Amino acid sequence: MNDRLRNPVSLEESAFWMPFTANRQFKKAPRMLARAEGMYYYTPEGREVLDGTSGLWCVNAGHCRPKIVAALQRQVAQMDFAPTFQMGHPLAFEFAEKLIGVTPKGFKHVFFTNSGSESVDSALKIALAWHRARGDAGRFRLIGRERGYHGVNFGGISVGGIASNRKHFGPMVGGVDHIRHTHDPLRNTFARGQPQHGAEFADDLERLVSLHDASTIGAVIVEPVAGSTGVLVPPKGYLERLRELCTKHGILLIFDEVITGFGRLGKPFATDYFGVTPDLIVTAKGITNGTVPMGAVFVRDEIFQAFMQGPENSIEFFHGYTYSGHPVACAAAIATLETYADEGLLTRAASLAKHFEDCAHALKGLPHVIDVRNLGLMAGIELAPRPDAPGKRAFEAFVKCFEQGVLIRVTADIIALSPPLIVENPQIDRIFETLSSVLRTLE
Ligand code: PXG
Repeated sequence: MNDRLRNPVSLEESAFWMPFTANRQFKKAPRMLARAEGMYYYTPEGREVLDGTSGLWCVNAGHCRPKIVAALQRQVAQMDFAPTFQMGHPLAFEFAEKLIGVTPKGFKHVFFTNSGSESVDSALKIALAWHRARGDAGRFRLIGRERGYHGVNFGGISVGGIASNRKHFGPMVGGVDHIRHTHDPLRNTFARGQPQHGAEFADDLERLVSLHDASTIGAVIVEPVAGSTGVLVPPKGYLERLRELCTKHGILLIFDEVITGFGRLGKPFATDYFGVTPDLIVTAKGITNGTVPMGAVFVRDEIFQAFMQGPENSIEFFHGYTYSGHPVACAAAIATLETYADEGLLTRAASLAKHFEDCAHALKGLPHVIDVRNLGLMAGIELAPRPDAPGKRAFEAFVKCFEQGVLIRVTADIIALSPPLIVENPQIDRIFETLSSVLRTLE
């Protein structure tokens, strides 16, 4: 046995290079989770931590749901892996069929991946290949939005708009540009739900059309509600306008629903919630309730059909992952959909949203709180940064909440809340009461 395994090193020397983490800071003062059930995590010492973030926006039905756990256990013992390249296994077909039972109208085919990042890159490739399949290969440009988060692969960071995720990595994918973000603190601070002002921010696409010419633009990708950047809710009329402009210019519209998918807004997808239909939908996270990595891209029927031309023995789309449609992921995903259906979870957020909103906006007036934004079971609470140390104030709130038994999430000085969709009102109260008392103690 490896010496390091026999004599475990201190955490400070651990081999684990942690993702999106201040490794040295964490390893000096770690926060560990050892077990989870329903709305709660438990630390190795057995301390209960109420999950205000659905893990990382993924455990929509709550933790360790028996039906999902059992399905996973059964499947891994029956068939651990099977290829889906020129081979198949029944679960992938069964899950695809069941999934299109909940996808928005018009989306009849799904492409499987293993994460949100992979779904994003797959969707960008489908969009470009679709134009090419129709004889329009000149539409090579991809348009993202400032402050957008589309995962961490090269396609995703290229269309993404968060500077720290981009600046270290060179020129990235070529032919990418960005429309402006929708944040407008002068007009929309403390808006409840969709802000009143800013539908016209969608017109920024016209600027890029004038600059690049529509005939060179393949797709626009946006999060219907931007999550990672700190919950930016689209202004009323904005998504409708963006859809209109894409249609007018022959540009495909991609909604990245990695966070908003599977019930976060009180409808199965943001596409349903806003009544605005994109051409492709990117998902992951809640698809397996976070139990096994999986993602999926849903495409409108016309998109799929354009690929199904040419000789029958030709591979229509040169793309896929070893684990696309992995049997264990499919088993987990089927059981996840059943759990969502059994408990009405894909629409349950609608009945909780008002109370959640009231609790979030009750934080207005507390020290440092400069904005509150919310929709469905998503909320962003923005704190004024310390002039000399941006991000520190919210990070302290995160650590203190964890110590007081509530898990929140922070990016820069914005706190994001997104509890599992099984949350009950008293648990919502506890999340906000803890946060509120912590905010009062912060410098
Ligand atoms: N698109 C969106 C909209 C996302 O939110 C991804 C793509 C990438 O998914 P993967 O599975 O490749 O990580 C995401 C991921 C946060 C946070 O704290 C958000 C994500 C991941 C980790 C943390 O806001 N979103």
